[in-house]
Amino acid sequence: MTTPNLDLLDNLAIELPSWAFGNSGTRFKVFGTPGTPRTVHEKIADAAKVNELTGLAPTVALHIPWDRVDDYGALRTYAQDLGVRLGTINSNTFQDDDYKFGSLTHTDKTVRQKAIDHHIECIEVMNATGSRDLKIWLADGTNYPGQGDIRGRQDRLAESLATIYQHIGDEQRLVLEYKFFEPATYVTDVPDWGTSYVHVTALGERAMVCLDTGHHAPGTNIEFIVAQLLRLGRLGSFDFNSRFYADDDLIVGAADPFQLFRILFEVIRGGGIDLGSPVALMLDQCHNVEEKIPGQIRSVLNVEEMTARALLVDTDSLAAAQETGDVLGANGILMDAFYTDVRPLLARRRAERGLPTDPMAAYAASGHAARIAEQRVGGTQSSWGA
Ligand code: PSV
Ligand code: MN
Ligand code: MN
Repeated sequence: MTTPNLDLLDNLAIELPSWAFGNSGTRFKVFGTPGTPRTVHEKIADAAKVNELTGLAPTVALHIPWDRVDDYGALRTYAQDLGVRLGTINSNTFQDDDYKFGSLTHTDKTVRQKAIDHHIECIEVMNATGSRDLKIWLADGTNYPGQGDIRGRQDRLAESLATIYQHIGDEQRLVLEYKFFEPATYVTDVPDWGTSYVHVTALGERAMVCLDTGHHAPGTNIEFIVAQLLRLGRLGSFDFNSRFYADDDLIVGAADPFQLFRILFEVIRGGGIDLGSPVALMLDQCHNVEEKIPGQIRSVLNVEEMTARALLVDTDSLAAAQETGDVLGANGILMDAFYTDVRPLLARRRAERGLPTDPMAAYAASGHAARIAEQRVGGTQSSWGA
């Protein structure tokens, strides 16, 4: 049996989305939580708290315009002082009346230019924050057959992306996220990994695909997509979350830990957590009814736990079983790793690194939630969308 190399866990870095700390909900109700951040500074402070307790979340992603400030250099320093860095900059072309019929795909050149300019603004933000990745998720699409010219929309999208890409710096990347439906219900202009792949390869080396685990039809084999994109060298980032039905944005690993294990097994297989890997692991979640800071702590721990289990797979024995056609043997090797309880081992690792052995319990005992609830009165609590 090969000795599992759990040292790779040292490379694990999970980016937190600023919007996970804001209030969010369904179209029925957004429930407020005491202590919810009122500013981007408070969102970053919450992300830093998650990192302090887990040692797993050194960067925080921002969303423009939700996290717009006057001085991004100062925000960068603020984050650094709290022990975290500013990460991916997410653009937003889905909350403006002008984009009712599309943004980068719109038939009207002035609307397309407005959307392009927004992305150029995001790149300027990246220059100031030191961020590497511009993440583009488009809500563009149509609801009815005939509403738009499918081919023409693709052509305009390609042209708009090419214009944006010209502004991407040598050390920066454009990451294109796909989603099979919602808000559009008939055609989504970047519905699947193939479409994203087609566009990013046309752009150049520094354009990659973002895989959001909640953006596929039920039953899709996501680990296959992971393996393929890694094989092609175009898996730029993950947006991790879990789902029961649609794009539920639930805590990663909550709905289906076995799927997360299978995904992470392919990530490891493809070198995705090797030092210098191009794969950024990010969360894209909302905490509608649960507390947000512990929700994020639980999320990063779930990713760590399933990564550890995936690292336990005896890959030599697995390869041997695969080559000899030992179907049940091969399956058993994978399942043995999946069923291994790595929690005591991870608790020991944390203790060795001066971290709380149980970050969830440490947060609960710290009184931090009550403190921020008391401090953060007045102002407007932030939410997904503001
Ligand atoms: C909408 O589905 C979405 O969740 C996308 O996944 C983006 O990554 C995120 O919002 C923020 O723009
Ligand atoms: Mn996403
Ligand atoms: Mn989503």
